[in-house]
Amino acid sequence: MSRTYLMIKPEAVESGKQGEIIDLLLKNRFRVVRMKQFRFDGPRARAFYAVHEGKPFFEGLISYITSGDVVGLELEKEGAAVELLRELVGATDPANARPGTIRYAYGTDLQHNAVHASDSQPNAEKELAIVFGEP
Ligand code: 3AN
Repeated sequence: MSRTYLMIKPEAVESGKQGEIIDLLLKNRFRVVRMKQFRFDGPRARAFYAVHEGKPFFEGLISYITSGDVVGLELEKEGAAVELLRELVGATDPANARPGTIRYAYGTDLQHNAVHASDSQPNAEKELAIVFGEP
């Protein structure tokens, strides 16, 4: 059993897609360990997306992710949870996401791509700590 982090982004929360997205996770045998709806403040958003600091889209990403509520989920799954969730989430740009993926079904564009999923185990641990406030 391993764990990872998924976050439903503001536009998907605003349009009420959280239930359908969580249902898809459950049908793919992810277990919800913790779940929290919250809104990022600036410093926490910058810590969360620190790997993207300095990139041209960074400031836009911060203002977008702080624009409304998100839903953060700690997920557990048999096997490699990080990789299996990335597969279910699909390509960063919904235009390139395959049918059956979350971003194909719920994403709009590169910024409004419905969800964030951790891209490695160390990043999952870091993100879970930021969101759920572990030491
Ligand atoms: P992923 O979310 O698939 O891991 P990353 O880590 O490359 O993708 O990007 C993090 C987030 O930053 C993306 N989910 C997306 O919202 C945003 N992003 C990435 N690249 C761009 C871009 N070129 N323009 C606007 N936003 C971007």
